Amino acid sequence: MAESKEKHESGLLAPTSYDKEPPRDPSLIINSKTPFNAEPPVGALAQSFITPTPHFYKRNHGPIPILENEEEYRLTIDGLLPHPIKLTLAQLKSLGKEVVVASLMCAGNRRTEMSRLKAVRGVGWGPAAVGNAVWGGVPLSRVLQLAGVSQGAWETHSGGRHVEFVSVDRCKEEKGGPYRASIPLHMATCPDQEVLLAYEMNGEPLPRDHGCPLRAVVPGVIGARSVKWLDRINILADECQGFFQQLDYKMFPPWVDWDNVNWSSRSSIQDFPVQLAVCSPTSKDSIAPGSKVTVKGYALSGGGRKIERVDVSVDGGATWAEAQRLPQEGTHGRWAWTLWSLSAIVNPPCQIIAKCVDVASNTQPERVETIWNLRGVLNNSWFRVDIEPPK
Ligand code: MTE
Ligand code: MO
Repeated sequence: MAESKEKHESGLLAPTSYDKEPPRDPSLIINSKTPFNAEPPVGALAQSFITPTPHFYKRNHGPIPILENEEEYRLTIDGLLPHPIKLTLAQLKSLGKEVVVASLMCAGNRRTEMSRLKAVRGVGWGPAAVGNAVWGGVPLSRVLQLAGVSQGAWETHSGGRHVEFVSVDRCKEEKGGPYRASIPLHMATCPDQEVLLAYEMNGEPLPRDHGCPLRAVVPGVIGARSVKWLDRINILADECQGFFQQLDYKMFPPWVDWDNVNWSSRSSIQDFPVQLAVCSPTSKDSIAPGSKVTVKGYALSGGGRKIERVDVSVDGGATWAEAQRLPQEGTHGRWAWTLWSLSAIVNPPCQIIAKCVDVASNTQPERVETIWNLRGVLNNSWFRVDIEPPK
């Protein structure tokens, strides 16, 4: 097939095939090859507060766009504005760089665990569809101010004026059209929300897999709203009408299934809930009874809420101890995850359980059964690891 590489107004090309994908780290666990969806081995995650870019999960819905010439790049801002504006990358950079340490997490993180209970639709993910990076870019609030959008009055969670991010990648869910999503205008215009138009990740120019040359980074919100390869930003009277905002990334109760789902009955997910995983040991590690182990993992919550407490049990929930939360390096910590650890004597066969509480006292559900949903999103049930003794 002749590759049609339609060039968009932004200067980005959107390939129709997967033969121009960037190189990737061989240690990644591939959940889907085309589009490329992969996560690191979970053990790697708790090793560093900042997730190295090669190990950062990659979540795509189509072939990776290409920017051949950085000078050709233009971001268009349009919609409910006095007049649309276009900005080059140099103009965006001249507005002043801010750095935000923020975790991104896919709403499908830990989907595979949920699908073991009852099948769900969606790419299977282990517990590593999450990472913590240093994002460098220009605050969206500043760019919107330049475009004549003043700080938003209060708008509702899903209704009310929204700021839509539109990409160029070809997604089958959008019938070959681009990925798009929106966030409420108040979130986009509030400097404290620290929404960035990022052109750097971990001190380097944004790599192709993560949105080169420019992406939205919406801290505390599910990854789906942090649109990569930005082509345009639209100010809308209501939220984005795209597939990923209206027919996906919504939370249904366990009794709703594909035969009775009414997508318009629920809000689109923005903030993610309190979440945690044990990164080591894993169920692949056999451990002799009486061994001292260090149980390690990550914990995070949405909306800028920090983690207040992490509880760990190494005897299936009979007894609990509080894990130590590791200091968060170089950040005020609102948007970054918390790594934690606890040393304990384990007596396999046993189940390690971990759960956490955020500063608003939000807790995790004990059982995945209570939150099963047809798309397998937001599985934040207590994290359980079955440990066996050596054979
Ligand atoms: N943006 C575009 N243009 N296309 C996409 O497929 N996937 C979204 C979001 N932004 C996506 C996108 C989803 S679902 C997630 S979880 C994050 O990007 C993943 O970001 P990452 O690949 O940098 O980890
Ligand atoms: Mo996602």
